[in-house]
Amino acid sequence: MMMPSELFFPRCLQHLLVLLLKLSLSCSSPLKVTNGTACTARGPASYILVFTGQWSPQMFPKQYPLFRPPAQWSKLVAVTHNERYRLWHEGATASPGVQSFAELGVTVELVKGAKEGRKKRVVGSMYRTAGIPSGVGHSSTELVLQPRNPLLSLMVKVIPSPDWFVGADSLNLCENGQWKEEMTFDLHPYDAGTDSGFTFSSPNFPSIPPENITMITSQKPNHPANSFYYPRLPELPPLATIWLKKQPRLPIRQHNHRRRWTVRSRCGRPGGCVWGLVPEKECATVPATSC
Ligand SMILES: [Ca+2]
Repeated sequence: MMMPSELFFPRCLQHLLVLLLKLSLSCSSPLKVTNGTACTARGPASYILVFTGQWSPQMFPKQYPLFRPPAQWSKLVAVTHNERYRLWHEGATASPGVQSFAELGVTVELVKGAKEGRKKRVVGSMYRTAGIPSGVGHSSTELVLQPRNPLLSLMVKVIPSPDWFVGADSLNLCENGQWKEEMTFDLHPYDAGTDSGFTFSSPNFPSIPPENITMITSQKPNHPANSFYYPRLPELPPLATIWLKKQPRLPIRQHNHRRRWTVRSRCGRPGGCVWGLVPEKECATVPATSC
């Protein structure tokens, strides 16, 4: 038979264990949220995103597509999300959505994937812009980012090409609890790994099995037939850039707000033109000079 004092300690220990367990459970929830990409900003942020194609025959003379079709850009697809979603990732195989977009410029599967991500609360929103009918030009859209989805990924297909695109993977627009004010990001070509064509106008040539998504450089693929093979260049110049600028206020109604802005060139500087966002009411007075 156990003495009362012997019974007392085990019970105490039991209470202590229960208490420790409760404490660890109550602490575990906030820890799950506070990971590497959690954003502690107090509210959402609105950004203007401007995509600028810099695919010119002067910068990329080799096999520059002039006809059927001439060099151009597909619509831009952008997704806001958290760290549990990836639109695309270098070194991984392409999802069906990335494959159909990189090969054909079709967004159906990408939209489906983003909708599924939204149901799982890993995607915030998806945005699209119109395509650009030339290698040099602009497209723009407005984005709203929520603290729970502070990452931005995007893709634009290089047209014509077998399965090439430019894009950004998981850009974090929130740092130290603050939304970034402005960001410029150079875009380089990537190969989706699903079509083995070497040149802009290669016929359909499926990669079986599919390869991983890789960056195309001036040296890789290491073959003279490749359209971006410039062995004398240490690296390719940027094929495009994106510029993100935080807006002072959130749009009251996004549809109306989008109409208020247009991308135009502001000229008159000694160094040349500066592209920027011009309120529509000023457009009548700003010359639409091409840079
Ligand atoms: Ca390929």
